[in-house]
Amino acid sequence: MNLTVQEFIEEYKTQFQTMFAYSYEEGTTEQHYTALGIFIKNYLSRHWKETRESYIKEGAKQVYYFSMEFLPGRQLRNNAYNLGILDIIKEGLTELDLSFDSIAEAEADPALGNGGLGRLASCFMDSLASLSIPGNGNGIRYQYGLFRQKFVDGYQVEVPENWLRNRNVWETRNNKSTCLVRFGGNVWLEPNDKGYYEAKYENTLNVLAVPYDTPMVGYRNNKVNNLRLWSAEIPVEEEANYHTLDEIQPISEITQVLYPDDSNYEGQLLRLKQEYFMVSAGVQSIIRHFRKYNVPRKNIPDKIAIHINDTHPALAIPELMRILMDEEHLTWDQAWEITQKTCSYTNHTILREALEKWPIDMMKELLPRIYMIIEEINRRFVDYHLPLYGERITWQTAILQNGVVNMAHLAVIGSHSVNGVAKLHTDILMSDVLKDFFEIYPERFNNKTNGITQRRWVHLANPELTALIDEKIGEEWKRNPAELKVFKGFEQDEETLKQVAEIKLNNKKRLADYIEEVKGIQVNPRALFDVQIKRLHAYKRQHLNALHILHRYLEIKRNPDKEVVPRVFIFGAKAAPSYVYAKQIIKVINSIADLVNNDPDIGDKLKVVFFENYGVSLAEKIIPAADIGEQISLASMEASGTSNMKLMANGALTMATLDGANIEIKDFVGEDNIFIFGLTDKEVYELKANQSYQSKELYETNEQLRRVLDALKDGTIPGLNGEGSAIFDSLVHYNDEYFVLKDFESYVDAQNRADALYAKPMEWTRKSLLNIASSAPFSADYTIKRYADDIWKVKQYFTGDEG
Ligand code: 26V
Repeated sequence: MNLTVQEFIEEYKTQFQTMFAYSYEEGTTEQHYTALGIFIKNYLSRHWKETRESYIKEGAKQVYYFSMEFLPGRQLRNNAYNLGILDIIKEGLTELDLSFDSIAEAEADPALGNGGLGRLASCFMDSLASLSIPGNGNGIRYQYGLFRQKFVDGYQVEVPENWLRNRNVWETRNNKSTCLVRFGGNVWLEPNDKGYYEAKYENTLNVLAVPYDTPMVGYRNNKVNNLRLWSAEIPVEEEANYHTLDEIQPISEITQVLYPDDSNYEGQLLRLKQEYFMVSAGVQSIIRHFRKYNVPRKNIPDKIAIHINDTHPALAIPELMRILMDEEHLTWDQAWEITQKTCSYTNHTILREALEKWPIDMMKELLPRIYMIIEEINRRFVDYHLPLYGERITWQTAILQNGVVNMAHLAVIGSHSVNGVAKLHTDILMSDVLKDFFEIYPERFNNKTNGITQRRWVHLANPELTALIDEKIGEEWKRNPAELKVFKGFEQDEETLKQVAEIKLNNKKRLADYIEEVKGIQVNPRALFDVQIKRLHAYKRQHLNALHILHRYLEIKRNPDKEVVPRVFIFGAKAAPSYVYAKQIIKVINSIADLVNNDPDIGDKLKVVFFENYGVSLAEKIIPAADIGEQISLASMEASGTSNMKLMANGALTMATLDGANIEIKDFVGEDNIFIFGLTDKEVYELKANQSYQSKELYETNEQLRRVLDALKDGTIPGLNGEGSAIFDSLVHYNDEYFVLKDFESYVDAQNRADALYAKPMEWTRKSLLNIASSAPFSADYTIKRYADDIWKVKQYFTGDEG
């Protein structure tokens, strides 16, 4: 199917007219977006169908990635690019006097996730399709995504994200594949005359799960996988029982809104409903689909892999058990063997307060049959392990503990594989968080360092850099990222360095224009652009960044004539609506921005920009323009990080603690090409263990630090209402849980080293080039290959039709 520009123009005009009964010249940008989206969806539908059919025909094993969150980003450009028709479309639209860029911006960015975990799921979907691996996503079609963030007087305000307001062109409602999900009621087992027990239900709340399928387009390989998102509705047969909005509410609320707190598990009943709803619908539809393979049920693990993205979908384990026993009539032992072989689990956080533990009473009432099964899994686990491992280990690893269901324990016990998302993180799981399990099941544990898709984050976000790399080393790196290392050969080539620098400057100019447009702040594109973009959390230490900015400000005020390397500090971060401390940090940074940006003594030397509503689309604008990527979490706390990988791949130098994947980044790029500072994970553990840290002493003895901290509460920063003092108190009087003060000096040191380097543009750009050229190992394609080979045992599936 080779589309020509003329064909596109003709087909597009017809498409537009068919949809809107107007000629294209009269269309709004939004209408053009819709028409173009539908055009592309029609174009790919044949591959979508053929991909699905070929997997069945070949009896290919398929992986199902279960995740409560996906953050796909806008899909128009990405789909056109992966289909290989982006340039044709752009040319055609230009001939029609339409702007592709504005049309693409009209798409809503589906914010169906909180942060790293959801974006990783979407990078993985892109890689699965691009590697021709039969891989499906399974999640929730939230009616409202993660809240839209606004700043009012520097405070975060949350506004509903109604991303479905306009038509979602990518999804297909699939009425043929609905499932029924049951909640509550009474359940009992009854022997029947066929020789097995039957599960009987009464008084259940029945919810219809309706799948909406979205194409996941592979990169120029004619493969289109499926992302299935479920929506909750009233079962058609029961419609007559529902009369008022109040009666409908318990059903419609299930898929209404994404939980916006990714750091604090709260035990909300509705969240548990969401989890079971998604899992039950997903597992039912998999088992239904499996029948098409016509192989015995014991072969399920040869045809299906279910991946559990963090513990949120861990009920897939008892749900699969339920279906295999109650509906397929297998014995417990048969069902358990299949379940364990089918399921695998990734842990994404060691934050204790984020680990899910559901009250037993809640689970029992909402999911009586599932709870019975969990109880039995737990009973068998304890019975088997008590004599082998003794009381301590057995009770510490049990699923049921102190009135709660420990979901991580359920996930580990019911899976054949448990992985962390960076080397250090996996080591911490094995030596600390899950160490008793590591003793019982050492063979289950493995590391899979995260990755990102270069297609979205480099090829599309940074087209100039991509063209330069193509020109220097050819296009092979796009299919085979390892080739990128060839670019290292240009580190001494002055012309290439100049080109790399110029591209960065162009990207910075574009971002500067955008900053002026949306924030009304003028920044100098030649200043060093220093970027921290991620969820706001104390452990990620945006406040350490803020203290450094304050420090710079005070230094400039003290020595107005001293030459400094001008910097623009750029932030993007949402705080969980109930996370008071995180919101205080936002307010403080916004107030520092007001102070700094409006001080005539400061001028271009220092600017602070805090973007509203950080998300995938904003990231695509910021990342190509970054000189420094801030990765300054307290060592041991950040499981991996993925913005570190995106920023590096776009030539930012990393300012980092030895945490998460930063360590691997340092190993690949070399320690001369990264700024490392701060405590190591071991030092953090020691300080915690011997309780010797006294942050107040640092405040009292370090004059430089004291000056900065005092500025938080002495009126230096305008517009604060106690937020500065709150942060001051946490750092000085409540002993600084995340060792911000302890790392301050070494952070400032590292920042000074960055200044010195930036003053030598060629040296800086050489290191920037080395970062770009060393970023290949963080391609999600490699990560996914390792999941496919080591965990899922699924094959790349070539049909000779790869295009
Ligand atoms: C946690 C919770 C906890 C309770 C209720 C709702 C909820 C929703 C989301 C989460 C996710 C927290 C885990 C997470 O996002 N971890 C991040 O995963 C990234 C991908 O592996 C990784 O790069 C980040 O370091 C890690 O913080």
